[in-house]
Amino acid sequence: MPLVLLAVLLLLTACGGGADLPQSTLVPRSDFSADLFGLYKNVFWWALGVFILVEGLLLVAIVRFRARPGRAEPKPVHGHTVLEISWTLAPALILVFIAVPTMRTIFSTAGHAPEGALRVEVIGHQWWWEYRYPTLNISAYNELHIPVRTPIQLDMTSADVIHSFWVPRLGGKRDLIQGRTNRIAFRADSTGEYWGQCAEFCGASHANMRLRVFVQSDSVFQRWVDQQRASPATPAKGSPAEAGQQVYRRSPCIACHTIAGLSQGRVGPDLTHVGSRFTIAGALFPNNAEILHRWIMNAPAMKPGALMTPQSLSPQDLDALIAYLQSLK
Ligand code: HEC
Ligand SMILES: [Cu+2]
Repeated sequence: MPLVLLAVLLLLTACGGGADLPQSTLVPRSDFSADLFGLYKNVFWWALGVFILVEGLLLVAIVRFRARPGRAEPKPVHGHTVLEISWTLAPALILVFIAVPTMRTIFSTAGHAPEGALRVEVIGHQWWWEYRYPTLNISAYNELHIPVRTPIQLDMTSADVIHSFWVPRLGGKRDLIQGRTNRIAFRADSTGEYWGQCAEFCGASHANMRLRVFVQSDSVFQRWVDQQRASPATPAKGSPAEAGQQVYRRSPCIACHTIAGLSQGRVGPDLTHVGSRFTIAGALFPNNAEILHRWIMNAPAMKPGALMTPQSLSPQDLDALIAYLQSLK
């Protein structure tokens, strides 16, 4: 049985690859997460050394000094000055060897980005993420897009309760607190899609407050920025999307959502470019017609506590509305 357990353990730890462990801190892809991983390995080797030494001595003591018939009482070591000084000093030294790199890592990951970093304001909401790019004049929701090998500075706060931003492969977690700004700075070193989630209990759908980070080459990132900056195409006359736009205009959606030029709601994510997202609702569901159907009819049934009220629309209106949302690239 222990052998089977060991085999399973080895198997589990062997597949430290990428896509199958999207939230592993052991596959770092930024300077921030590499610093953390380096410290982790450092402490791990010290702990392993201590473990082998202590358990080794324990085994020696058990075997060599066990009680045998006719054996004299062992001599106590109490008052052995050299022994006592050395087993006080050795752990103190080990703690220094752990403390110095720990302090260094705390300072190097404190969130100070170099001059010229791309600044993104991150705002946590129950239960979705808002990202504003003040220098680019765009914003994004749940899915953060950043250019690869560029220093990034995240200035983070909350619109309501405390949340915590955590994308394990890109760095450590940090709290988002209303009325305060906490910072994370990092440079992602490879393109790809990274998963994260809220790491501070924030209510009914805390576990459903996921996020994605798309680390992109400069040209792909620039194309995305241009797309987010442009206003989506006006639906063609007589198209389902145009009918859907009319449905949107006269539905309660406008009280909670923004679509540039149509409505200015701030309760839920901005929908101006909702059709360009891969996921919705805290990166929880793929963004497709079937999901949008169910979501609009009854969001809290899909995501407990979701602050979007169930909507009642005729099937025709709903189909048109979804065609419109999907056209908002
Ligand atoms: C009472 C306010 C409210 C109303 C009314 C409302 N919504 Fe929402 N909506 C929200 C909130 C809040 C969220 C975010 C929920 C979450 O992810 O936890 C949301 C999320 C969404 C999303 C997902 C967006 C994303 O990128 O994650 C879509 C799409 C959406 N709403 C469409 C609509 C449509 C269409 C209507 C009208 C038929 C509507 N909503 C009416 C509050 C509202
Ligand atoms: Cu949260």
